[in-house]
Amino acid sequence: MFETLTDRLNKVFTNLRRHGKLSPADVDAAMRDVRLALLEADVHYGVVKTFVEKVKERSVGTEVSRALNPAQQVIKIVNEELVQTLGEPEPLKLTGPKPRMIMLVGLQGAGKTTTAGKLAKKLRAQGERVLLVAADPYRPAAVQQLQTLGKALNVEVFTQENTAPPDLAGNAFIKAQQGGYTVFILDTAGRSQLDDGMMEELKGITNKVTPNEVLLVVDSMIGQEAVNIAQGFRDAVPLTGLILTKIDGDARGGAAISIREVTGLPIKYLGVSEDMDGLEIFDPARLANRILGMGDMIGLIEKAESTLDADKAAESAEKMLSGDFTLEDFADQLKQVRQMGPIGQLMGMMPGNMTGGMANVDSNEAEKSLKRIEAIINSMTPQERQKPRVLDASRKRRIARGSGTEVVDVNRLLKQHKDMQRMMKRLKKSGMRGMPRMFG
Ligand SMILES: Nc1nc2c(ncn2[C@@H]2O[C@H](COP(=O)(O)OP(=O)(O)OP(=O)(O)O)[C@@H](O)[C@H]2O)c(=O)[nH]1
Ligand SMILES: [Mg+2]
Repeated sequence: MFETLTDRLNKVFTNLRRHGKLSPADVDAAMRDVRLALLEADVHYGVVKTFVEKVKERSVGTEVSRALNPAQQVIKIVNEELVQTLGEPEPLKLTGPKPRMIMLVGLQGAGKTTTAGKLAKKLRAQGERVLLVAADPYRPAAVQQLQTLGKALNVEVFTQENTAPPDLAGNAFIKAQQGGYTVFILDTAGRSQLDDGMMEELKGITNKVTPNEVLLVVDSMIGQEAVNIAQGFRDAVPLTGLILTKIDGDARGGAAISIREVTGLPIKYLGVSEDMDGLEIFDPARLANRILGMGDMIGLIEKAESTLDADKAAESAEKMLSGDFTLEDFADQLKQVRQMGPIGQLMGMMPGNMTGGMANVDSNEAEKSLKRIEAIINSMTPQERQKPRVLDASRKRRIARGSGTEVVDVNRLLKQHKDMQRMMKRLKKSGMRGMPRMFG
């Protein structure tokens, strides 16, 4: 699927220059394919429309980066917007007095009961005392299913025959409170269709007890219907989040983006297997990849971009070597380094053979010393920066005062610079072919 989208986009862009800005016409052409890809992933058409508008707005006039071709550039924007639309994962909000309540709602077969078991297992591993509640007294088989899960997990299951679910929920609360449980999970009844009776029942429960979380469990195969379902449930109960199940199946997960866009609710977990361990914290980047069916495309794009950074580094290395590497150059280099982000992050980006000795560097200290060096160089006159030889004791004292440092700091910097200069000279002599590799 990714191949089709990329291939399509590549065709659209064959006539576009590799460098330059994306024009409205280019983008329009590309958006037809983006729209198709999203519809094929079962994203709701209304949601696709808004989404494509957003991507279009961002794409027109975008500079095509040196590292990417236009098709990749558009895919990158689509992916970024998708990740943003999918939103950050949010942990369960289990705060306030105990016992806390998690209520699972959703259509029949969505995976509520299975998810209740998975959640119970997860929460117990986090040290919670969990009670499972079968709030589906009409179907003995449903109660039995939860009881079987409870037995396997060694988690107690509460249920009451011939009790209306709101009352049952109230009684479950009392049971949890008296039993010293910290959390109880209410597994409610599903219906094959959204019907008023079902919604009234859910409303009745939330009128009786106040859940900390009301999670809508959705089968990721649901496709276009996702929007109606989410709206139906949202109108009845105060939903707090989403769980998307059966993401391990064939579905591309387009439902996720539809529901998320329509409800604005955070996606909390993904169901990834029938197994009780098959509940994962939602990862927007991974799901975006899946929805677009792009496999490792994004990884490739990121790699291409980091290669571009290596190009830039090589360029500035060349520049550095072409001159005398004055203190001015030194300051420039430092500024560039600092602009690239905290030095700690930068070290993480260094190739393996360079990180060995650096892994233990305290990035705060390194950051501070960079700032100090910058301040010292800034306190020098242009002439001093060009010819550090002129720096006598009184000038050094002045510079130290001006930069809030000591004369020893100034001396240390001058020595570092001299060492650097010497290294540059040596590099220049040996030819700088090895240089780009050192940076990339
Ligand atoms: N592969 C896979 N199967 C799942 C997942 N979640 C649930 N299932 C399966 O989906 C089917 C229905 O799951 P249930 O948990 O019984 O669904 P439910 O929402 O409780 O259904 P009702 O109680 O009838 O409304 C079962 O066969 C589960 O094993 C998942 O994440 N992956
Ligand atoms: Mg069930």
